[in-house]
Amino acid sequence: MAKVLAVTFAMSQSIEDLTAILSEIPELTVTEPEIGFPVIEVQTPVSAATIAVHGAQVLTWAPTDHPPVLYVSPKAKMTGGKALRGGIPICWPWFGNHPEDPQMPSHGFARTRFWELVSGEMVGKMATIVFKLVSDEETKALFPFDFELTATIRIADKLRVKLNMKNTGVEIYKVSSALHTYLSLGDIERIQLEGVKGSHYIDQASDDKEPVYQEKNLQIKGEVDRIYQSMSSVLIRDLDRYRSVFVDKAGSRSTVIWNPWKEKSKELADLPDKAYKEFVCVECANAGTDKPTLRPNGSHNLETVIGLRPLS
Ligand code: TA6
Repeated sequence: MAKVLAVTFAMSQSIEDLTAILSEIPELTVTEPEIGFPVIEVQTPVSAATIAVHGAQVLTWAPTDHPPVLYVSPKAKMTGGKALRGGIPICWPWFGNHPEDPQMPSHGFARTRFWELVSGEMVGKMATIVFKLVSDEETKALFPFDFELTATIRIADKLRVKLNMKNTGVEIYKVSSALHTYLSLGDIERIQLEGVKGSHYIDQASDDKEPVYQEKNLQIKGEVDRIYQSMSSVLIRDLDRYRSVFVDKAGSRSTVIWNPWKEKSKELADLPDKAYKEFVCVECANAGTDKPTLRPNGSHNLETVIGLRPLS
Protein backbone atom coordinates (compact mmCIF):
# COMPACT_ATOMS: atom_id res chain seq x y z
CA MET A 1 0.00 0.00 0.00
CA ALA A 2 1.66 3.21 -1.14
CA LYS A 3 2.04 5.57 1.77
CA VAL A 4 0.63 9.00 0.99
CA LEU A 5 3.43 11.30 1.98
CA ALA A 6 1.88 14.55 3.12
CA VAL A 7 4.29 17.24 2.00
CA THR A 8 2.99 20.78 2.01
CA PHE A 9 3.96 23.30 -0.64
CA ALA A 10 2.18 26.19 1.05
CA MET A 11 4.22 29.33 1.66
CA SER A 12 3.69 30.71 5.15
CA GLN A 13 4.64 34.28 4.24
CA SER A 14 3.54 36.43 1.30
CA ILE A 15 5.95 38.45 -0.82
CA GLU A 16 4.65 41.51 1.06
CA ASP A 17 5.42 39.88 4.42
CA LEU A 18 8.95 39.02 3.29
CA THR A 19 9.54 42.50 1.85
CA ALA A 20 8.33 44.12 5.08
CA ILE A 21 10.83 42.13 7.16
CA LEU A 22 13.72 43.34 4.97
CA SER A 23 12.33 46.80 4.18
CA GLU A 24 14.99 48.71 6.15
CA ILE A 25 17.92 46.98 4.45
CA PRO A 26 18.58 48.04 0.86
CA GLU A 27 21.22 45.30 0.47
CA LEU A 28 18.51 42.64 0.94
CA THR A 29 15.65 42.45 -1.57
CA VAL A 30 12.91 39.93 -2.32
CA THR A 31 12.37 38.75 -5.88
CA GLU A 32 10.26 36.01 -7.44
CA PRO A 33 12.17 34.61 -10.43
CA GLU A 34 9.63 31.76 -10.44
CA ILE A 35 6.09 32.53 -9.33
CA GLY A 36 5.44 31.19 -5.86
CA PHE A 37 9.14 30.70 -5.08
CA PRO A 38 10.53 33.91 -3.53
CA VAL A 39 14.27 34.45 -3.34
CA ILE A 40 16.25 36.81 -1.12
CA GLU A 41 18.82 38.71 -3.19
CA VAL A 42 21.87 39.74 -1.15
CA GLN A 43 24.37 42.38 -2.29
CA THR A 44 27.16 43.10 0.19
CA PRO A 45 30.18 45.35 -0.54
CA VAL A 46 32.31 42.23 -1.09
CA SER A 47 30.00 39.52 -2.41
CA ALA A 48 26.55 38.61 -3.70
CA ALA A 49 24.20 35.73 -2.97
CA THR A 50 20.69 34.46 -3.51
CA ILE A 51 18.72 32.39 -1.01
CA ALA A 52 15.45 30.59 -1.73
CA VAL A 53 12.77 30.71 0.99
CA HIS A 54 11.91 27.18 -0.18
CA GLY A 55 14.27 25.01 1.81
CA ALA A 56 16.14 28.08 3.19
CA GLN A 57 18.45 27.06 0.37
CA VAL A 58 21.46 29.17 -0.54
CA LEU A 59 21.47 29.05 -4.33
CA THR A 60 24.36 31.28 -5.32
CA TRP A 61 27.31 32.97 -3.67
CA ALA A 62 30.49 34.55 -4.98
CA PRO A 63 32.88 37.28 -3.86
CA THR A 64 32.66 40.34 -6.12
CA ASP A 65 34.39 39.87 -9.51
CA HIS A 66 34.78 36.11 -8.99
CA PRO A 67 33.14 33.26 -10.91
CA PRO A 68 30.41 31.43 -8.95
CA VAL A 69 31.54 29.38 -5.96
CA LEU A 70 28.34 27.35 -5.79
CA TYR A 71 26.94 25.30 -8.67
CA VAL A 72 23.29 25.34 -9.72
CA SER A 73 22.14 23.04 -12.50
CA PRO A 74 20.93 24.97 -15.56
CA LYS A 75 18.10 22.41 -15.73
CA ALA A 76 17.07 22.94 -12.10
CA LYS A 77 13.50 24.09 -11.59
CA MET A 78 11.73 25.29 -8.48
CA THR A 79 8.96 22.78 -7.82
CA GLY A 80 7.22 22.44 -4.50
CA GLY A 81 8.19 19.32 -2.63
CA LYS A 82 11.37 18.77 -4.64
CA ALA A 83 14.85 20.12 -3.93
CA LEU A 84 16.47 22.45 -6.45
CA ARG A 85 19.66 20.81 -7.81
CA GLY A 86 22.45 23.02 -6.58
CA GLY A 87 23.52 25.55 -3.97
CA ILE A 88 23.31 24.20 -0.42
CA PRO A 89 20.25 21.99 0.16
CA ILE A 90 19.60 21.30 3.87
CA CYS A 91 19.21 17.56 4.37
CA TRP A 92 17.34 16.82 7.64
CA PRO A 93 16.17 14.82 9.70
CA TRP A 94 17.82 12.04 7.75
CA PHE A 95 20.66 11.93 5.24
CA GLY A 96 20.16 9.85 2.09
CA ASN A 97 17.43 7.23 2.08
CA HIS A 98 15.17 6.95 5.12
CA PRO A 99 16.70 4.37 7.47
CA GLU A 100 13.56 2.20 7.54
CA ASP A 101 11.05 3.33 4.87
CA PRO A 102 12.24 3.54 1.22
CA GLN A 103 9.05 5.41 0.29
CA MET A 104 10.10 8.40 2.37
CA PRO A 105 11.67 11.39 0.54
CA SER A 106 15.41 11.14 0.07
CA HIS A 107 17.39 13.45 2.41
CA GLY A 108 14.39 14.20 4.62
CA PHE A 109 11.91 17.05 4.15
CA ALA A 110 13.65 20.24 5.38
CA ARG A 111 14.90 21.01 1.84
CA THR A 112 11.43 20.69 0.32
CA ARG A 113 9.42 22.90 2.64
CA PHE A 114 8.97 26.67 2.75
CA TRP A 115 10.78 28.05 5.80
CA GLU A 116 9.78 31.19 7.72
CA LEU A 117 11.99 34.23 7.17
CA VAL A 118 12.68 35.48 10.70
CA SER A 119 15.11 38.36 10.17
CA GLY A 120 17.68 40.04 8.02
CA GLU A 121 20.43 42.44 8.99
CA MET A 122 23.47 44.16 7.57
CA VAL A 123 26.40 44.87 9.91
CA GLY A 124 29.53 46.26 8.29
CA LYS A 125 30.20 44.14 5.20
CA MET A 126 28.19 41.13 6.43
CA ALA A 127 24.56 40.26 5.77
CA THR A 128 22.87 37.82 8.15
CA ILE A 129 19.59 36.16 7.22
CA VAL A 130 17.73 33.83 9.60
CA PHE A 131 15.08 31.27 8.66
CA LYS A 132 13.08 28.91 10.86
CA LEU A 133 11.23 25.63 10.32
CA VAL A 134 9.03 24.27 13.12
CA SER A 135 7.40 20.83 13.36
CA ASP A 136 3.72 20.58 12.50
CA GLU A 137 1.18 17.89 11.64
CA GLU A 138 2.65 17.57 8.12
CA THR A 139 6.16 16.94 9.35
CA LYS A 140 4.92 14.58 12.06
CA ALA A 141 3.43 12.39 9.35
CA LEU A 142 7.02 11.85 8.21
CA PHE A 143 8.97 12.27 11.46
CA PRO A 144 6.92 11.85 14.65
CA PHE A 145 8.81 14.30 16.83
CA ASP A 146 8.79 18.01 17.74
CA PHE A 147 11.63 20.19 16.51
CA GLU A 148 12.66 23.72 15.69
CA LEU A 149 15.28 24.29 12.99
CA THR A 150 17.06 27.61 12.63
CA ALA A 151 19.19 28.34 9.58
CA THR A 152 21.54 31.29 10.04
CA ILE A 153 23.19 32.39 6.80
CA ARG A 154 26.05 34.90 6.90
CA ILE A 155 27.19 36.45 3.63
CA ALA A 156 30.45 38.42 3.38
CA ASP A 157 33.87 37.53 1.96
CA LYS A 158 33.02 34.03 3.20
CA LEU A 159 29.74 32.13 3.26
CA ARG A 160 28.65 30.66 6.58
CA VAL A 161 25.60 28.44 6.97
CA LYS A 162 24.70 27.23 10.46
CA LEU A 163 21.85 24.79 11.06
CA ASN A 164 20.66 24.67 14.67
CA MET A 165 18.43 21.69 15.30
CA LYS A 166 16.47 21.75 18.60
CA ASN A 167 14.34 19.02 20.16
CA THR A 168 11.27 20.93 21.43
CA GLY A 169 9.41 17.76 22.43
CA VAL A 170 9.52 15.31 25.32
CA GLU A 171 11.00 12.30 23.49
CA ILE A 172 14.67 11.72 22.74
CA TYR A 173 15.63 11.04 19.10
CA LYS A 174 18.57 10.78 16.72
CA VAL A 175 18.98 12.60 13.42
CA SER A 176 21.32 12.53 10.45
CA SER A 177 21.81 15.59 8.26
CA ALA A 178 24.00 17.38 5.76
CA LEU A 179 24.63 20.81 4.31
CA HIS A 180 24.72 19.38 0.79
CA THR A 181 27.00 21.95 -0.86
CA TYR A 182 27.43 21.92 -4.66
CA LEU A 183 30.76 23.59 -5.49
CA SER A 184 31.28 25.04 -8.98
CA LEU A 185 34.48 23.88 -10.75
CA GLY A 186 36.34 24.80 -13.91
CA ASP A 187 36.96 21.13 -14.78
CA ILE A 188 36.49 18.13 -12.46
CA GLU A 189 39.52 16.44 -14.02
CA ARG A 190 41.76 19.37 -13.08
CA ILE A 191 41.18 19.54 -9.34
CA GLN A 192 42.83 18.03 -6.31
CA LEU A 193 40.76 17.60 -3.17
CA GLU A 194 42.74 17.83 0.07
CA GLY A 195 41.60 17.10 3.61
CA VAL A 196 40.41 13.49 3.42
CA LYS A 197 43.84 11.81 3.10
CA GLY A 198 44.40 9.47 6.06
CA SER A 199 40.69 9.06 6.87
CA HIS A 200 38.35 6.15 6.18
CA TYR A 201 35.21 6.30 4.04
CA ILE A 202 32.11 4.26 3.37
CA ASP A 203 31.58 3.89 -0.38
CA GLN A 204 27.88 4.59 -1.00
CA ALA A 205 28.31 3.52 -4.63
CA SER A 206 29.36 0.00 -3.58
CA ASP A 207 27.56 -2.89 -1.89
CA ASP A 208 30.66 -3.36 0.26
CA LYS A 209 30.16 -1.09 3.26
CA GLU A 210 33.47 -1.87 4.92
CA PRO A 211 35.42 1.35 5.66
CA VAL A 212 38.10 2.07 3.03
CA TYR A 213 41.34 3.91 3.84
CA GLN A 214 42.01 7.06 1.79
CA GLU A 215 45.75 6.95 1.17
CA LYS A 216 46.21 10.09 -0.92
CA ASN A 217 44.55 13.39 -1.73
CA LEU A 218 41.44 12.73 -3.79
CA GLN A 219 41.36 13.14 -7.56
CA ILE A 220 38.00 12.37 -9.15
CA LYS A 221 38.11 10.15 -12.23
CA GLY A 222 34.72 8.42 -11.93
CA GLU A 223 31.59 8.29 -9.80
CA VAL A 224 32.38 9.21 -6.18
CA ASP A 225 29.73 8.87 -3.47
CA ARG A 226 31.55 8.56 -0.15
CA ILE A 227 30.91 9.29 3.51
CA TYR A 228 34.33 10.14 4.97
CA GLN A 229 34.72 9.71 8.72
CA SER A 230 36.51 13.01 9.14
CA MET A 231 36.32 16.25 11.09
CA SER A 232 38.83 17.98 8.82
CA SER A 233 38.34 20.92 6.52
CA VAL A 234 38.50 20.30 2.79
CA LEU A 235 40.49 22.34 0.29
CA ILE A 236 39.81 22.05 -3.42
CA ARG A 237 42.66 23.18 -5.66
CA ASP A 238 40.96 24.20 -8.92
CA LEU A 239 43.76 24.40 -11.49
CA ASP A 240 41.38 25.44 -14.25
CA ARG A 241 40.07 28.48 -12.37
CA TYR A 242 43.45 29.02 -10.72
CA ARG A 243 41.97 29.26 -7.23
CA SER A 244 41.36 27.14 -4.16
CA VAL A 245 38.01 26.78 -2.42
CA PHE A 246 37.98 25.88 1.26
CA VAL A 247 35.17 24.15 3.12
CA ASP A 248 35.50 24.41 6.89
CA LYS A 249 32.99 22.87 9.26
CA ALA A 250 31.82 22.48 12.84
CA GLY A 251 29.50 19.97 14.52
CA SER A 252 30.29 17.34 11.91
CA ARG A 253 32.26 14.10 12.10
CA SER A 254 31.51 13.06 8.53
CA THR A 255 32.13 14.67 5.15
CA VAL A 256 30.25 13.48 2.08
CA ILE A 257 31.96 13.80 -1.29
CA TRP A 258 29.78 13.24 -4.33
CA ASN A 259 30.16 13.44 -8.06
CA PRO A 260 27.71 11.43 -10.22
CA TRP A 261 30.14 11.17 -13.19
CA LYS A 262 28.88 10.31 -16.66
CA GLU A 263 26.25 7.60 -16.22
CA LYS A 264 24.49 9.05 -13.17
CA SER A 265 24.51 12.53 -14.75
CA LYS A 266 22.56 11.10 -17.68
CA GLU A 267 20.06 9.51 -15.29
CA LEU A 268 19.31 12.76 -13.42
CA ALA A 269 16.65 14.71 -15.38
CA ASP A 270 17.56 18.02 -13.70
CA LEU A 271 21.24 17.77 -14.61
CA PRO A 272 22.80 18.20 -18.10
CA ASP A 273 24.70 15.09 -19.23
CA LYS A 274 28.07 16.86 -19.08
CA ALA A 275 27.37 18.64 -15.79
CA TYR A 276 29.50 16.17 -13.84
CA LYS A 277 32.55 18.05 -15.14
CA GLU A 278 31.45 21.30 -13.50
CA PHE A 279 30.78 20.50 -9.84
CA VAL A 280 31.57 18.39 -6.84
CA CYS A 281 29.53 18.13 -3.64
CA VAL A 282 31.49 18.62 -0.41
CA GLU A 283 28.93 18.14 2.32
CA CYS A 284 29.46 18.87 6.00
CA ALA A 285 27.33 16.13 7.47
CA ASN A 286 26.17 14.04 10.37
CA ALA A 287 25.94 10.87 8.29
CA GLY A 288 26.77 7.17 8.53
CA THR A 289 27.63 6.39 12.14
CA ASP A 290 27.80 10.11 12.96
CA LYS A 291 24.19 10.60 14.19
CA PRO A 292 23.66 13.20 16.94
CA THR A 293 21.17 12.40 19.71
CA LEU A 294 18.78 15.24 20.55
CA ARG A 295 17.39 15.10 24.10
CA PRO A 296 14.31 17.15 25.07
CA ASN A 297 15.36 20.83 24.92
CA GLY A 298 18.72 19.69 23.58
CA SER A 299 20.14 21.01 20.34
CA HIS A 300 22.98 20.48 17.88
CA ASN A 301 24.71 22.88 15.47
CA LEU A 302 25.95 21.83 12.05
CA GLU A 303 27.94 24.56 10.31
CA THR A 304 29.87 25.04 7.09
CA VAL A 305 32.11 27.95 6.12
CA ILE A 306 33.09 28.34 2.47
CA GLY A 307 35.57 30.76 0.92
CA LEU A 308 38.33 31.30 -1.64
CA ARG A 309 42.09 31.19 -1.27
CA PRO A 310 44.84 31.81 -3.80
CA LEU A 311 46.04 28.65 -5.53
CA SER A 312 49.18 28.18 -3.46
O1 TA6 B 1 25.19 13.28 -1.06
C1 TA6 B 1 25.30 12.24 -1.98
C2 TA6 B 1 23.92 11.72 -2.32
O2 TA6 B 1 23.36 11.02 -1.24
C3 TA6 B 1 24.05 10.85 -3.57
O3 TA6 B 1 23.85 9.49 -3.26
C4 TA6 B 1 22.98 11.42 -4.51
O4 TA6 B 1 21.76 10.78 -4.30
C5 TA6 B 1 22.95 12.88 -4.06
O5 TA6 B 1 23.02 12.80 -2.65
C6 TA6 B 1 21.81 13.72 -4.59
O6 TA6 B 1 20.60 13.32 -3.98
P1 TA6 B 1 19.23 14.00 -4.53
O7 TA6 B 1 18.15 13.38 -3.72
O8 TA6 B 1 19.35 15.49 -4.29
O9 TA6 B 1 19.19 13.68 -5.99
